[in-house]
This record gives sequence, structure tokens and C-alpha cells, in this order.
Amino acid sequence: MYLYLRWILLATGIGVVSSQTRLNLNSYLQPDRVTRQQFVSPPRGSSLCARQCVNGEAPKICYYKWLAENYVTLGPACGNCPVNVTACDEPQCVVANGYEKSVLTINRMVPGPNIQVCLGDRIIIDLQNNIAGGQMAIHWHGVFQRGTQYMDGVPMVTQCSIHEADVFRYDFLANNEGTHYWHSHDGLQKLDGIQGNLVIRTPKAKDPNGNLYDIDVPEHTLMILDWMNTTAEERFPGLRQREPGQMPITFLLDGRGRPKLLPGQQNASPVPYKEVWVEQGKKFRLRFVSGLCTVCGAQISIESHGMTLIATDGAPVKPVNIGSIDLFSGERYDVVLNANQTPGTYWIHIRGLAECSEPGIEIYQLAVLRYLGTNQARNDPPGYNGGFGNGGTVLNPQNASCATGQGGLCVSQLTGLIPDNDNVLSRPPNFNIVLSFGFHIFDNLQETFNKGRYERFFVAPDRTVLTSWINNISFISPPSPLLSQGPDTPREMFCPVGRDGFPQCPTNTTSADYCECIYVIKIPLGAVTQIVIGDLLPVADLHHPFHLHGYHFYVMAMDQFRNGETLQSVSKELLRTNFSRSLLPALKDTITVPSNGYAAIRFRADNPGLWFFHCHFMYHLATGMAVVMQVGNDGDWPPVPPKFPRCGNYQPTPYLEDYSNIIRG
Ligand SMILES: *[C@@H]1O[C@H](CO)[C@@H](O)[C@H](O)[C@H]1NC(C)=O
Ligand SMILES: *[C@@H]1O[C@H](CO)[C@@H](O)[C@H](O)[C@H]1NC(C)=O
Ligand SMILES: *[C@@H]1O[C@H](CO)[C@@H](O)[C@H](O)[C@H]1NC(C)=O
Ligand SMILES: *[C@@H]1O[C@H](CO)[C@@H](O)[C@H](O)[C@H]1NC(C)=O
Ligand SMILES: *[C@@H]1O[C@H](CO)[C@@H](O)[C@H](O)[C@H]1NC(C)=O
Ligand SMILES: *[C@@H]1O[C@H](CO)[C@@H](O)[C@H](O)[C@H]1NC(C)=O
Ligand SMILES: [Cu+2]
Repeated sequence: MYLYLRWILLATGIGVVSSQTRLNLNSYLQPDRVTRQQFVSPPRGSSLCARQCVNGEAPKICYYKWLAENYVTLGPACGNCPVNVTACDEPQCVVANGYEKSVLTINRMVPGPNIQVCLGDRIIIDLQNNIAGGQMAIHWHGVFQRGTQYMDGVPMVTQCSIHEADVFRYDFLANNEGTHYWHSHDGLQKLDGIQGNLVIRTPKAKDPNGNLYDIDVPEHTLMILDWMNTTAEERFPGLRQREPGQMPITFLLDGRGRPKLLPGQQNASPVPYKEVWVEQGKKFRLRFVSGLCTVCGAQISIESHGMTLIATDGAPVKPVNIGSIDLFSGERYDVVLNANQTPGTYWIHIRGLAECSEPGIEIYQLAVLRYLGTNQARNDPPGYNGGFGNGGTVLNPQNASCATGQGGLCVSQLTGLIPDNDNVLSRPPNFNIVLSFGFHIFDNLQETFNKGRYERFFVAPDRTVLTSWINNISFISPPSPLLSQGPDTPREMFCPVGRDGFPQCPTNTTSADYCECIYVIKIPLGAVTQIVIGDLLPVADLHHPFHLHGYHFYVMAMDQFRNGETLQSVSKELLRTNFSRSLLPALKDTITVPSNGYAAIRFRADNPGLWFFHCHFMYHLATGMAVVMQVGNDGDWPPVPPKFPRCGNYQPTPYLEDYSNIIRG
């Protein structure tokens, strides 16, 4: 391992840390947020990692101290916010939607600390867990962790959860650029506040779209959250009588929003809207990060301003003008906003999609785009239907025909700008995986809840009792991390492997179409791998976003099933035709599978490790809509560092131990 890490450090120029040199990390400590002023003109000799990246500059060490704990919105730090709006900006005041609620926070912020570094920097985070009785692990969504596979932050896949009162040090290199983010991968914590931005910049001259914008500052990384007025656990598995399901009540932009009011209702003391500041005559790079957790997508549009899309999940694409973006959980889209309108204030409109668009629900949120030097107040808040995308192209639409472009611009229609240096596209894939996902519905509740049966389930808004699967398998967590303690998990807990080489349900399961086991698909190291993933739910208006850890992938094709197509027929046809792609596809790491449709993705499996591939809807993941992609074998990925935390099952044997000696003393 030391060899491996030393090699990385030398290769990237961070040769400072060796077993001999001991440096005081505190001198590299970073603030939780950096202002535009600090970012653009830092003091001489500044150790700030949030900076404008310069060609040939030595990489920096970026050290962060994080404290995770139980916290509260509108708590004691907030004084009399929102009656006194100035008090809402006090340190440690978490405002959210102005509704008092228990949350979980890192450093008492929602979203949490904003990590902004340059490509090649070394990110070190000491995470102290003070959550009462809670355990956690943080995933760096979009970061490949090549060489530091054990830092991927998936509990029981890459590491043990960090227990209360413990500190864990995350330490990895920022080796792939783009707009990423971080979130707790443990339980349901991210919906309660444990997530934040992670942006890895390159020098502007190295961005193929760098000439399209003038200003790219940390405060323009804009995280969109869905928000409940209860904790996430209150909704799991879900109440049956009152407020069933897991629906949010609103969205927050960068942690701010107002509660939805009924028509004619006035909020006596509303919290201030989030304000995004721009200067007239300049072009701004806005980085939208979807921290959404529930099944609702969010559509973003800006009054009187179109947008130019320049990157998807961190990777540059050929610029294209759009009017609005449909964002789903885990996705990121970077756009250029041209501040060429009359100086003033303009609405930023975020409206709920899918289940959140239903009559009577219609969740939405507003924020303000403000030209510097103007202080005009706006008293004409648009409603749910008052979005500003009218006429412009909808990016990443629901229900569109991706083959014809009718209904919006699918990500499969974008043109990428990252050349296919790995020869992923030039030949047919070596390794094909066909996955379907769906729900097992427990319709005989008397049987399901019979004495001695304990099926995992959740309750949908329509009160259906169900659980989630991929290829009929509901993923269960191993008792020890597969990456660091693989042999500690009993073999019989894994799904048996069928004749086709893929895991399947054990033959003796109680239900023909559903089982729970540890689901691991093995991919040969180096194989050009194609995954075709299909939604087998005929009508539900759900668009499941699937995220692959450790990689990004070319989006080869996606669409809804048409004219009697099935997942099998589509995947056969896609293989036969090579997708007929003449243009370079876009790269993503999270793909929203069209409802009652499919997506095909392709990548070279050259990053060995155990990489989670799962639906990014939090409650679907919690009920098993997940699979581990094992690329290569133990020995292909680096071993964990010395003193890496260990954990495991305390499963007793069925035999009674003889304690007579101890009892006698
Ligand atoms: C409003 O809040 C600010 C900041 O906390 C404080 O300085 C000021 O005294 C408060 N004003 C009133 C009227 O309470
Ligand atoms: C949460 O919000 C919902 C929808 O606005 C409302 O019906 C419910 O009463 C709220 N719950 C609490 C505990 O305030
Ligand atoms: C698919 O691509 C490979 C490599 O370019 C080529 O040999 C093969 O003929 C193609 N198949 C079809 C059906 O186009
Ligand atoms: C199926 O077989 C496995 C292995 O023999 C056993 O552990 C498990 O309990 C069986 N399950 C059922 C539902 O019978
Ligand atoms: C899932 O179960 C259904 C019903 O038993 C079966 O028809 C289908 O082939 C199974 N799918 C897979 C991928 O095993
Ligand atoms: C997409 O299709 C579903 C199912 O037919 C429908 O309920 C939903 O309203 C459609 N959404 C849009 C945006 O067209
Ligand atoms: Cu899902």
C-alpha cells in the first residue's frame, strides 16, 4: 500500500508526505466556505485550496475538520430569525425553509462545507462523528478513487461505518475534475442534511468550454435539496394512516427556501430567499448539483435567461442552448448564464417533477438572481406553473422520445468532448450486463406480516407495501466490508451464481420473483463493459437515477420502450447495431432511466475495486435496489492502509458455551 500511495504522490508531485516527514495538518486547514473575494484575490501566501487554478502550479494539501452531529433548524444560533432577517445569516444558524426541525449536520451547515479544489490537490478530511447512537460514512460522488478504493465511503462495501465518538480520516487525490458532491452513504442521513458540494477545477484554459464564461466562483455551485418537515427516519418504512410515503414538502437552493403557501395565504415573516449574484455584461458558470433524495425530480429555469449546457456530471459536452433542466437525484449539470438583461432581479424557479407534480402536491421553490448594484424587491412570486423554460429546450426530460428528440433533449443526444482514448467505442463490448429493476409488492399482507416473518419493506404514498430489487434480487448489506474484509462474510450470504455466470436468487426462496442476498457481479479487469438497464414498471411515473461508483461512462442510448419492445429485444438490437453512433457520446456517472424505458452505458473497467451501482433514490437504495460491481479480484486493488478500521458480525453459534469456569470465578 505504501508503495502504491507513494507512487501516486510522487507521480502527482505531492512528495511532501513520507513516513519520515511529519507535517502539522492544521496549517493546511480550510474554511467551510470561501467568499468570491477570497477566491478571486487571495492574500499573498494563502493556503486556500479554493482558488483559481493555474497551469503548472504545485498541488496543495487541503485539510478539513468535520464534526457530524444532531442539530436543529432555527435553533439558538438563529436569534429571532426570520422576524429579524439579519439574524438568519448568523454563524451556525441553519434556516432551511423557516420550519423548525431536527437535522443532522456537518459543522452546523446545510448544505455542509463546500469543498473547492484544483485537479491534483490532496483532500484530507478528519470526520468526527458525534451523532447520538448514529454511524456514518461519506461517499465522494463522482470521484473515481483510483488507488484509494477504500476511501469510497460505502459502508460494508468499502469500509466500516464510523461509530459515535470515532474519527475517520478520508485522504484521497482530486484526480478527476468536475462538479461533484459528497453525501452520507449510511442509512437515511443525507436527506436530513449530510451532503455538500465538491468541485475539482482545472485551469480555465484546459476546459474545452473555458472560453464560454468569464466567471466561475465557488458561490455559484448551487445544490438543490428536497426537504421534509420530519426526519427521514420518520418516513421509513413509512406511515400508513397519516402522510404515507416519502414525499418532500419543498426544495431548498443552497439550503434556503420558503414554505409553500396556499393561495391567498401570507407568511408573516418569511425567511429570505437564496440570492445568486451576477454582474451585468458577464458570463457565469453555474454548477447545479442535485442533492435530491426522493423520487421527485426538480425542473430549474431562470426568468428572462436561457442557459448553455457545458458539462454533465463533471464532464464537458459540446455546448447546447437550453431553457430548463430536469434534475434527478445525484446528477450535476453545469451551464453558462449570460447576464445580458437589464440589471435587476429575476426569479429562479424550481418545480417538482413526477410524483411532486401531481395536482394538490405541486411542490416548488424560488430563489433570486440579482444583478450586483440593484436592490429591487420582487413581490410577484410565480406559482408552480410559473416556470421560465417556456419555448426553450428541456434538458433530460421525462417521457421524451430520445430517438427523435421530441419532448426535449435526452442526455443520450448530447455530444461529448472527451475523446475515446480507451477504445471503448471502437469495438463491441467484451462484457455485457442486462439489468432490470422494479418492486416486489406484498399484496397478501396477512401472510407478509405473519408471525415470524420479517420482510424488509417500505410504504409508498398510495399505501402499497413493497420492496425494491434489481434482477429480482434485493441487495442486503454484508456484515463486514467486502473490500477490506472480504473473507469475513460467510459465502452462503452471497447470491448463488447461475450457469450464465451471473448471480441469481437461491432456488429455495419463498417467492418465485424475489429474494434477498449479497449481490456482486464480477467484471473482468480491463473489459469494455456495457450495462443495459431497464425499468420494468409499466406505468408508474418514476424515473430512477442509477449511479456507478468509481467511473463515469458513455451514455450510448436511452428511450422509453415502444412498439412492443422489451429489455431483451432492445439489448439484442443495441448489440447488433453498435448503437449506430457517429458522434462521441456524453459522459455521466448517474443516468436517469426513462420511466418504462431503458438506458445503455459503456465504460472500460480499468479501475479495479468494488463499486456500488444503485438507484440513487434513497428509499429504493435502503430497500435493496443495488448491486456491487466487482472489477478484478482481490490483489488488483491496493490493500487498505495499516490501522484501517475493522468490524464484523457478532453472530453467535447455535451451541451453548460452557461458562461454568467463569461463573464459578
Ligand atoms: C437582528 O439581528 C442582528 C444579528 O443577529 C442583531 O445584531 C440585531 O440587533 C437584531 N435586531 C433586532 C431588532 O433584534
Ligand atoms: C408537514 O407538512 C405537511 C404538508 O405540508 C403537513 O400536512 C403536516 O401537518 C406537516 N407535519 C408537521 C408535523 O407539521
Ligand atoms: C461494430 O463495431 C465493430 C468495430 O468497429 C465492427 O467490427 C462491427 O462490424 C460493427 N458491427 C456493426 C453491426 O456495425
Ligand atoms: C435456502 O437454502 C439455504 C442454504 O442451504 C439456507 O441457508 C436457507 O435458509 C434456505 N432458505 C429457505 C427459505 O428455505
Ligand atoms: C424474475 O422473476 C420473474 C417471475 O418469477 C421471472 O419471470 C423473471 O425471469 C425473473 N427475472 C430474472 C432476471 O431472473
Ligand atoms: C410521463 O408519463 C407518465 C405515465 O404515462 C405520466 O403520468 C406523466 O404525467 C408524464 N409526465 C410528463 C412530464 O409528460
Ligand atoms: Cu429507484
